[in-house]
Amino acid sequence: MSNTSIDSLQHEERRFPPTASFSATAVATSALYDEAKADRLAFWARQSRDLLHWHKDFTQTLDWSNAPFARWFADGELNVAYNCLDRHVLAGNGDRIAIHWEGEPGDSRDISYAELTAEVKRAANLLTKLGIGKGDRVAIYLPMIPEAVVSMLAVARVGAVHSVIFGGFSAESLRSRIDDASAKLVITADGGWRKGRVSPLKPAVDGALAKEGDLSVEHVLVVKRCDNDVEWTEGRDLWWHEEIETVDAEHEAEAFEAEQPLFILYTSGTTGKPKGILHTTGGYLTQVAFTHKNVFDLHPETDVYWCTADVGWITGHSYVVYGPLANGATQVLYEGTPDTPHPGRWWEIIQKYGVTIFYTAPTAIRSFMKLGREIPDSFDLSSLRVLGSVGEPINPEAWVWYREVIGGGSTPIVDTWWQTETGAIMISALPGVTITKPGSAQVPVPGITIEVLDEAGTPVPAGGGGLLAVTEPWPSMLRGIWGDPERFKETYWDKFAAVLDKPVYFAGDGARLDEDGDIWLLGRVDDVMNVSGHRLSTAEIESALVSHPIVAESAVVGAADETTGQAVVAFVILRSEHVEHQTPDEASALLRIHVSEQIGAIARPREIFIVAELPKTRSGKIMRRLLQDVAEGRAIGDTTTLADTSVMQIISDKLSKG
Ligand code: 6R9
Repeated sequence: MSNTSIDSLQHEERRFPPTASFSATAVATSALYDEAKADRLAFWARQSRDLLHWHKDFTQTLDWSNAPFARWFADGELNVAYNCLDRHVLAGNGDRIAIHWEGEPGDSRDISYAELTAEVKRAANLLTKLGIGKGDRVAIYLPMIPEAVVSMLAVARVGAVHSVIFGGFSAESLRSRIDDASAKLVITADGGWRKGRVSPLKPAVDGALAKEGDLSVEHVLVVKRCDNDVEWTEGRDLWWHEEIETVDAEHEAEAFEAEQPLFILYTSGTTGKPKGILHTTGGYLTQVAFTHKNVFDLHPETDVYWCTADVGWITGHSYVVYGPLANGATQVLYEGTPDTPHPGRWWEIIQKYGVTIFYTAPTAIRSFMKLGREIPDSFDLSSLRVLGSVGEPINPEAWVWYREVIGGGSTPIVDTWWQTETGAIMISALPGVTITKPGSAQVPVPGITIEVLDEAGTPVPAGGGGLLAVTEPWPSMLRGIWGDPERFKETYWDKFAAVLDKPVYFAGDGARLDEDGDIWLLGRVDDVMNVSGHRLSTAEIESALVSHPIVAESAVVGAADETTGQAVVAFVILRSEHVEHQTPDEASALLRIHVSEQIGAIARPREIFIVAELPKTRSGKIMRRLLQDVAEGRAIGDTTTLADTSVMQIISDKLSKG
């Protein structure tokens, strides 16, 4: 076994071919792969012209002469908001619902394309009045309310650049992001509803702007959502509802160059300061529209689409705001948490709106598995016809549960691999086309070239494991890290620069190819463990654990070990119905044997800790780095990006008590 490849342990025999009736009306066909293969650039040029309205057509598809800085459709001109709004109204679809908005306390609003367009026009005029124009940065710190979507589109409409920050990030995180981008305006709310309570937002903005030396922010625009008390800085702070009344209702969308920046989105990564990932307009909108339509089999006249992601995550940018609206889709937007006021809230929303396409994260699926199928079974989910997954590898057992319990045993599942940096989906099955396999993201979408390489840049053979790489530029690729071109090159392009003679993008994920050439994601390369010289991925051992009927969720880390270099240490959440019946010692003994049987003795955990929660980011990713701190008995590192910062304390208290 070579020392740089990742050993592959998982086997999966189940296959789910598309039904003839699904394929008969499917948006995607296998011809897309052929077309893209014949001429990749011509394929993207056609998609772009078919899917978008260009105020001025482009003459060159890709300029890669200054690689790795790409320019797509560079001499074309378009307006992103016009593409997401006005053109649908002009085409006669103004009455179509754009957003079924559902507030956590149960208030709701149906917003048509005509209404959304009207709101964005006013908001654009307000931005202009506040001195925001082309290229200016606007920080958006809002809950999941319609104004979040309106703000993003209004910023895009005037050619400015948004930086959306997760509602609930601390004043400190907010400040560093506002500072890094020198934002002129912050759009926030008094608060938002979370878990049945008002969660204030304005104090964090006040805190972020309180320190000396911040001159970039001129105004704070505040949406009144919860009516909670807020502090007010006269001259700086303005109420959204008052200001919006003072501006004109008409606004004509001006066309901007295709490489005009659209947004900066900060990703934390494991070390160092957050990276401001920069995306531009023409290429980004092309690929999000293409993937949203084909990966989700969107029929905009009849489908009701719901992506549960927060707009503070890239998934919210690409598959709540830009993809669905560019395609004229009808979608659900929900403010709150899945379990408020009861654990069936999501299923109730699907039933209420007749949701047909549902896109969520493995972490949510596993938390529903933990609670048992009785809850979803008590709602009518029969409207669902496509299910999607994003954010982490989805364990085969969770995949099958999702299809059986939520999808009624018949819906295609698309496991979509991509990143903040890639901007849009890169690897996924296409419903109606692909024979799906539980646990594998499977194949690059048409027009995308991906390979699994070893450290020398050589493609691994079928069955092998290595590093996931994108070998040709793609339309929605990041254009850089805000203010730091060197870091951009270093992080993503230096890895293969020494061994390959063309620029190849290093994604930071481990992957393996199975005998059919399908791609399996193995987790971040930084999390790979080395046990007695065997390189083991977190994803496969976690999937083996989750395949045991008592386990709902697990996280695996490598902890220093005197004999084996590193040893596997697992943290496991049991399914609710088993918590009472199993002592932690029994469960852990049982699961150690189970892992040996499933994937081999080399992967058997040295220790298994039964816990009630795992540390997760706001987008639901497990923060293994913190668990490794616990497993190695170190002080716990930076927890500021956790969704719930108390979780680590609870875990380490529990372990120290034995
Ligand atoms: C969209 C998004 C990116 C990282 C990525 C990978 C993991 C995302 C995945 C997946 C396996 C999938 N990831 N989707 N791993 N299967 N379907 O999540 O963006 O928040 O930037 O995270 O998430 O490790 O590198 P982002």
